[in-house]
Amino acid sequence: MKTLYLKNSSGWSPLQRGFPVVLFALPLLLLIASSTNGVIISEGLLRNVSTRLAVLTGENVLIVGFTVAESQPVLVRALGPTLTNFGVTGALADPTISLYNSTGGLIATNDDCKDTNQAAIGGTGKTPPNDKESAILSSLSPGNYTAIVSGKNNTTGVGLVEAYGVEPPGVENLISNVSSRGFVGTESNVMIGGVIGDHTPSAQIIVRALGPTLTQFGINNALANPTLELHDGNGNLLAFNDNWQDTNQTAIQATGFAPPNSNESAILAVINVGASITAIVRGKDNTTGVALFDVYLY
Ligand SMILES: [Ca+2]
Ligand SMILES: [Ca+2]
Repeated sequence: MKTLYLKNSSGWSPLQRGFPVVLFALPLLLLIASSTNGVIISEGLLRNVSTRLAVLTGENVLIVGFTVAESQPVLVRALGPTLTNFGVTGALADPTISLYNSTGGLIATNDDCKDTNQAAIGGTGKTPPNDKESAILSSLSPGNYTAIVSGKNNTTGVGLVEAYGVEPPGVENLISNVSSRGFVGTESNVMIGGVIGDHTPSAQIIVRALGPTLTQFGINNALANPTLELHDGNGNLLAFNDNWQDTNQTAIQATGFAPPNSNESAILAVINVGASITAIVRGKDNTTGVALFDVYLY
């Protein structure tokens, strides 16, 4: 059994069984294989992060975690109907979003983006295109945060969750790692994550897809055997990985972020400023289940 460490405002601490926010905090865990390499990500990396996948109910809701490196406003939003414009069938008709801090405290919740703070959200230029979509603008101090996207009244469908740093002039960026957990289905319901580099001149990242490890945290229908693809901004395939030991095993271990289970996936990549990388998590042979997608600087 791996020891899991949670990075919070007081530094790294081993996750205790029964930790009250384990479900919410799960995506924020840096799943490191040993206690010797508690890599603390001190510099920002990602200008924004996004994840799209089917939003179901119960343990299958879409959860995204991210770390804020510097105090600044952050916009998180959940899109559903807009995805229809991009050929997604079965989009979530009416998303809701809730934002939590690292101790599981609710910071804010939003159903429809024009319910609250409409002018300030508009000022970011990121108001969701559809009024049923959700947005929270909040000034966040350094730490770990979790956003949970659900369908209103337990409805389901494909949703997209995004987190943006709203950068005051002269301030470098904010989000230094991201992870997303949700149900991985097939076809348009595979998990899709996006990252945009904001690091000079480029950053080395490790992108992972975890499945079996989640069973240790009470997830019953974890994805047994994930695969991971990375695509560039033009949709070209950059890399594919089924099981992380297939390729670059030594280098992956050296990052301290080797997936705990041999069926899980990891890819090392370099992301340049302004470049985008899209990650697609699938179940091998079209299997389905709950997976965790995450990205770390190393
Ligand atoms: Ca809504
Ligand atoms: Ca695999």
